[in-house]
Amino acid sequence: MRITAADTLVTSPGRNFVTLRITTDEGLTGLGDATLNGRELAVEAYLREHLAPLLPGRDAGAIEDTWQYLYRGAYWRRGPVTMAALAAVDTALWDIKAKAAGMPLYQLLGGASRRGALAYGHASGRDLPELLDSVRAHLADGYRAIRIQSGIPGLDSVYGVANSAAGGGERYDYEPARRAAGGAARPAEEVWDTRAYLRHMPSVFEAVRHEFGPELPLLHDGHHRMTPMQAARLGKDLEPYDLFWLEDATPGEDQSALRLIRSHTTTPLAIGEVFNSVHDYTTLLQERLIDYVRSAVTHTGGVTGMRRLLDLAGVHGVRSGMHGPTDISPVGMAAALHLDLAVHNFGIQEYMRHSPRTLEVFRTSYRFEQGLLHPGESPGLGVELDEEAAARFPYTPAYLPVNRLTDGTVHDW
Ligand code: CS2
Ligand code: MG
Repeated sequence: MRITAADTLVTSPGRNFVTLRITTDEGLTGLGDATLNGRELAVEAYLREHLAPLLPGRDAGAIEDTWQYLYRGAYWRRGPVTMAALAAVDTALWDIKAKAAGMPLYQLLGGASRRGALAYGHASGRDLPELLDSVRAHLADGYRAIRIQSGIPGLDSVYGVANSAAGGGERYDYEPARRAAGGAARPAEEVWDTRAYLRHMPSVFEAVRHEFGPELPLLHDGHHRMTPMQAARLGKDLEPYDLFWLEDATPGEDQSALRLIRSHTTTPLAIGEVFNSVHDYTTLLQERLIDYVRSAVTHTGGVTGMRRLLDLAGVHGVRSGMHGPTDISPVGMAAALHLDLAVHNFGIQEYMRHSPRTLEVFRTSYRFEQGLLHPGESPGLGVELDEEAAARFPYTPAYLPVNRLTDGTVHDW
């Protein structure tokens, strides 16, 4: 079976998505997610200008050879744009291969190792009453693990507190990428105060544990903002609340900083959603400095790249915790779920749920039942893209916010 075409599709049903569709001479097509929040057109151009022209005529089944050809052949390897583009090609080829075999992708990856993938949702609130209501809503929706993000007294807007918590947007309309006030296509700016955050968060978890008990798996995302010592302090302060994980406690590329954090706290640590290669993790994995890898199929070289990472993580007792916000498209989410079902060292799957508008464009067969996600039994990934619907939502530039400390210094968002 030969590749005959590779086309990029950009659509924006509430937020921007970049999708690659590969077509073969036997009429089979495959989809790959190439969405990089705030930098979508960079990936689309890399695909359209530099990868797509190389694909027609290639054996659609030669997935590993194509991966190596596009990875090593680029010379300039790794990086978020390159690896998201490569991910889209790889995922689309796995979609095709599984369709050709007449089976869901997870069967090609070794079959099911579990009934379903434990999902976690995002509860948030500007204040405690709103947060507790959000936890109740997620429990009512069937979630059995919940991420806790809270407003911070004295700060106007804080990462992870959903629009709907502020009364705007659709129920699942959490989208951090937006324009600044007045619609100018430039990042909004937010103000951050780590000391206020460190003072506030233990009381938040105290209240959540008091309300919902000791069993419910609770997660929290530090979102890259703390120094190693601040992260060590928060990890220690949260130990009484038995978190499932503390995520991105400090900027992950400073891998050796995790040695310091690890030496102070037993709170489990998760890192890696901004990584794009297994090589970003080597110290973290070899020294067991983290408990979960956070990468997404979409950002880590596809099914091939993610499987390689998860196998190395498994050798070191580290489990998966794949990134699954709304800026991973349903195609990327489906690919994650097939891996979640098959790999042995599964941990948990982030599942923010896409908006109804997004699901008008991407027809999915994965399901969320009793707190577990399952990719479904459709051949391939189990996702189809409705081009008519996609055309109704043209691309609009959007940027993730820029964060500043109270004195104006740019900080990690
Ligand atoms: C967050 C993401 O879900 C998470 O863990 O870190 O929502 C992140 O903020 C977005 O993916 C950025 O586009
Ligand atoms: Mg995160």
